[in-house]
Amino acid sequence: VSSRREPQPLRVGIVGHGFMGRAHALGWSRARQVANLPLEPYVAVLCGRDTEAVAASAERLGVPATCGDWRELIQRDDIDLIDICTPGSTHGEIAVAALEAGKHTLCEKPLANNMAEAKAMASAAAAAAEAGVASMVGFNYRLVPALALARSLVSDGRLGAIRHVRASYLQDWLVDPSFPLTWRLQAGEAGSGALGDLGSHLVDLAQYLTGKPIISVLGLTETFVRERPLPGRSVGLAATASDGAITGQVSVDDAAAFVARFEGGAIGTFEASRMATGNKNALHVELNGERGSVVFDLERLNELQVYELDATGGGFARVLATEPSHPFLNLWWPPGHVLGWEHTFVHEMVSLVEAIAAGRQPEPSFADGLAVQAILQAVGESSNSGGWASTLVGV
Ligand code: SOE
Repeated sequence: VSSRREPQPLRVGIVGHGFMGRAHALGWSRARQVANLPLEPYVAVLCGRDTEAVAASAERLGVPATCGDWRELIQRDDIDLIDICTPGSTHGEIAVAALEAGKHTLCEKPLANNMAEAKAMASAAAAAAEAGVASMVGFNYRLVPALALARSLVSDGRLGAIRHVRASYLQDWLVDPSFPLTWRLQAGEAGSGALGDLGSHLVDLAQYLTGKPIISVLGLTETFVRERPLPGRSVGLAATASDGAITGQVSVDDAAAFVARFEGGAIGTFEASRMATGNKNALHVELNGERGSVVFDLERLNELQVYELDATGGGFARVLATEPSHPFLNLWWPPGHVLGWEHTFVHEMVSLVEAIAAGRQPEPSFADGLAVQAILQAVGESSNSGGWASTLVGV
């Protein structure tokens, strides 16, 4: 007979079972397996509109039950946490309803598709926090050990005041003009394109790493391929179809670029693209401070290049962020046994569960998500007007 007290369960319902639903389901099960958590999370229900597809996903992921309607999921009293992995257009409605029903809520990034939704979500989160209900937005790159290490080098003052932020997130999956018009290319569902999907990560990371908000931006966005085949049809086949349109208009950006001013004087350059031929998922962040610099490259996720004027003299040193003392490495393997992209979701779930158990609000918060949204909006405004836009407008 063991005298150890069993942790209470934390029953999770995931809404959405595409790419992110899978990543989160794996994150939840690994979190329970690797961390000695004060609450024991498990995914109890997977929710999606396509009953057959959601059942198949649930079986593969080992989730015991499914549900076809998120509203029902939120009403269930055997669910403690709602994990939102759907397109951006549904985030606001689901998150506000979940928080009002007293469910802890994790929401994929970007928080919302527009400022009105993001504001409603941030105020629902603030009200729910009063009642001890947690909310978190899934900017998973904060949970990369090397980037969390970069954050602590900045906050410990090792790099001095930051002067430059240089950040890019480059993919190339839209280079082929026959790639179909999926939801990610439609403003009604996705809000924006590369700007919201990839630029949101850059903006959140820049503000997290420097600890300073972006106060104004000058940006531009571009859509290089404006018309694409509707999903499920090749142009050749669809040309013979009898039911009308075979292509549709792309209503989001393929690429965005902007420069930014930070509070405290730093300047930043940002680029997000789905048209950067040859780049698959290339996230690059560099900070230059008065006493040192850090460089991170997602394709070398375990490494942080560090330059400290006093310590490294003539060049950058490669730090392998796999020591037990490095962020999140207490969960994993001996030094040098490297981690990958999916570990960011495990760390996200571990941080969230620990915050809930301790009665703290986790980070990144919905307020952080709203701050990112304000900057995305300002980049859009700047691209339309051709002038600088303040990120504080409308917050
Ligand atoms: C697709 O562009 C995508 O999966 C993003 O939605 C993720 O946030 C990013 O991490 C990788 O690319």
